[in-house]
Amino acid sequence: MIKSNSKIALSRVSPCEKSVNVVHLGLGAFYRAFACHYFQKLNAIKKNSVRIMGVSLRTPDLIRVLARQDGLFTAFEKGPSQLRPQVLDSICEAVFAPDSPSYLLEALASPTVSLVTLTITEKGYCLVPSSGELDLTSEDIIYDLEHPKAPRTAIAFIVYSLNLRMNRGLRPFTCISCDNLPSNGVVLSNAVLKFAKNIDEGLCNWISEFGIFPSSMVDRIVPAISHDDIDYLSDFIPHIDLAPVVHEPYSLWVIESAVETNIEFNLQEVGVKLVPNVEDFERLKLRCLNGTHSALAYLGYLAGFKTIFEAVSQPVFETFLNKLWNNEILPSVIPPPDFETSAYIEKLFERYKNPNIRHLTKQIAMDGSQKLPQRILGTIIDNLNSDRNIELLCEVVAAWIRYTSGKDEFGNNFDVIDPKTQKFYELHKKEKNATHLVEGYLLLDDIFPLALRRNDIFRTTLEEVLVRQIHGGTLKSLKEALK
Ligand code: CS2
Repeated sequence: MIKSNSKIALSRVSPCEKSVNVVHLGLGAFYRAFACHYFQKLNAIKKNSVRIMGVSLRTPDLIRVLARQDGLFTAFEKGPSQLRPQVLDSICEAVFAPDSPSYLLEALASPTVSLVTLTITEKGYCLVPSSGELDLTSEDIIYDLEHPKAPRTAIAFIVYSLNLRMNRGLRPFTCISCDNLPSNGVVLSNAVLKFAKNIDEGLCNWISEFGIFPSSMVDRIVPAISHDDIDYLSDFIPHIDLAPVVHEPYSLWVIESAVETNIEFNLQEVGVKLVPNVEDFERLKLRCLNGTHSALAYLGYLAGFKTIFEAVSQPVFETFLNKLWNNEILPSVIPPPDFETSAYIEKLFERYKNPNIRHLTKQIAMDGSQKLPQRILGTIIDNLNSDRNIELLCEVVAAWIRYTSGKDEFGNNFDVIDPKTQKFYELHKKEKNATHLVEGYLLLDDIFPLALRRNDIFRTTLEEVLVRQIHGGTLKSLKEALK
């Protein structure tokens, strides 16, 4: 163990010499624990080849800390039996956008910037979740259309800076979404084009002709870190770091090969997989991993399990997961060529069982209205179309409905973090029985696509499962479903 009295704060030995060439929008733990590792490796091959400006659009705290640490932070790899700290230094500058939006717009318009990456979470794209289209009625989008010099959203920063680039005769930067959305490149480019069209048709045409928005699939489990974790981890490093991250050993980044055009570094050299089409990877990962994550989050939380590890340590959840994967999820996905799905599922379970990753069910449960369509509802639609079972998937939807009441099954209240929280509370206040609750929720057309709202099998299965959960509790309902 390292004695704390001799410690100094993390700082750079030599400053970042050249100006930044990557701007990352939505800096948080995930990007630092994931993408920064790949960039670290690129810099180990060729010094200073990636120089990132990390931007937070909403909260200043991390940015302030990182600025004091010259962009440096420690990434702790937590395996089932080992802890490996590594200081990462590819972030050269940390910026809080509201401090100086014009500075950020200029940075994005700079000729040295060739790549913009995003982890802004599902809701950061301001989409209608059921259709994946930019929501022109969103408050932030309305605000941003009126404030070209000081916007709030990532979409607007991208569009206004591309406008500057077009007017200056520069090429657009390549833009990679690293969020868990299907066809995230297409979703991002559609949102950007729709916003641009509302500003200037010529700009929209220019982006559509020259813009590059490769889709990508990102995979690494990165739990949020608490102050207690920071204290605990500080014993394992020789410096003071107030912005460490923790992550599992596993990591996979698959990007559409179009990414190669325009950027000056070779991502394949450091283990990024470049493929002509990412969709199969995305769908597999979103449904198998994120889908079961959300399942464990709602069902697990309601049944009193605080972490994914705690939940999967219960035999009933282990059986539930295996059946959910094999009977209701895997038949709905086409694996990428040469991909072993059974090994993938086995590995996934092993990752969930890592006792050193304290991944809170409450963290994953956040923003369900934005996550459910691509994680669970799309699978239900496919299963209904092919006459497959949907009962276990309905267990997840029913648990989500109960979760959004803000009360667990022991009567404890908790905050529901979701853009639609108020709506959910109203529905629960008004509708007390399962039939009315299901009716009320199915009217939410921004979450439930028409194909589900009108489907009797879905409605009745969901209702039956919800009744079972309300009367017998989560575990009893699962056991019933698994008989
Ligand atoms: C999780 C993801 O918080 C969540 O919603 O499902 O962050 C998940 O851990 C990552 O996508 C794993 O790659």
